[in-house]
Amino acid sequence: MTEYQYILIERDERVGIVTLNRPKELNALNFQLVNELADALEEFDRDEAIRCIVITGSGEKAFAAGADIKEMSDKSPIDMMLSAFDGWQRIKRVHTPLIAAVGGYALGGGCELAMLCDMIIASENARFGQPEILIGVIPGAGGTQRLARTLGKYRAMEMVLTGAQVPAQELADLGLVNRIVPKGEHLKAALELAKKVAQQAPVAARLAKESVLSAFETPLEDGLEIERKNFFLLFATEDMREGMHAFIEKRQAEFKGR
Ligand code: CO8
Repeated sequence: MTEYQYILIERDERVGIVTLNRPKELNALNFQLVNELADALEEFDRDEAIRCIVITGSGEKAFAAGADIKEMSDKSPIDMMLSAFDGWQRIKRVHTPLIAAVGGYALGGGCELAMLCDMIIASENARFGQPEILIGVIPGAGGTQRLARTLGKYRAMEMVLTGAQVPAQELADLGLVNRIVPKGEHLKAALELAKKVAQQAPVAARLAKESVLSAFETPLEDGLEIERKNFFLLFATEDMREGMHAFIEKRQAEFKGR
């Protein structure tokens, strides 16, 4: 395993865990951290033993308080384009299902990172927000788009135009957070969910993720076509035969990822 400076890597059965590890800076996402995160996620993505990945923050206060403002404050557009965006694009391309385990602040790039994940589990003290407007910019890693597509125009506008922090419970009611758990239990709950996902046939999980995500990126007809083709493709897998035979024989399926 590669050595990293700003993240920690663990495995729990078939689940990979990445912890953003700059607790004194509230896990602010400097360029190196984002690139390390992308490297680690790609490494897990290539590892057939890993079937779901949880991303969390170290310390009690934050998942991540956003991009590192101190690092960004004197950057040019070209600096930002060259050093900041590649990592985010690589994270978006990860095929393995991703779960964000959020305790405390998920602000700016932290909120965007949580939304880049496929599911979000949050502690009751978690707060989400896009405060970029308060420092003279706007979200740059998907915040305006993913909030608008999940919450609708009006709540997204309010968050992006005021920079307000929104309690996790409110966002759970609006569909942005899967589950709220007692303070400090977010990682445990995310791991429970991740282990359920990790039990599924891996190729089916990968194509399920791709199909759901296509709902955000394509018109309905194209999304339906992607789903249908992925459905047909799964009939080429051994795991599909195993899953259906196991059902008929009333036994637990043993999926191999083939
Ligand atoms: N960047 C750098 N340092 C930070 C950040 C940050 N985003 N957030 C907190 N820190 C540091 C503080 O400077 C402080 O350091 P020090 O002890 O050296 O002064 C330490 O972390 C602790 O923070 P606070 O003392 O401020 O803690 P509080 O509990 O008083 O406040 C808050 C917590 C409310 C989270 C507060 O720290 C805050 O408002 N942070 C900034 C939040 C923010 O504006 N985030 C958005 C940043 S912009 C962004 O994310 C754009 C994303 C674009 C992504 C695409 C890039 C290509």
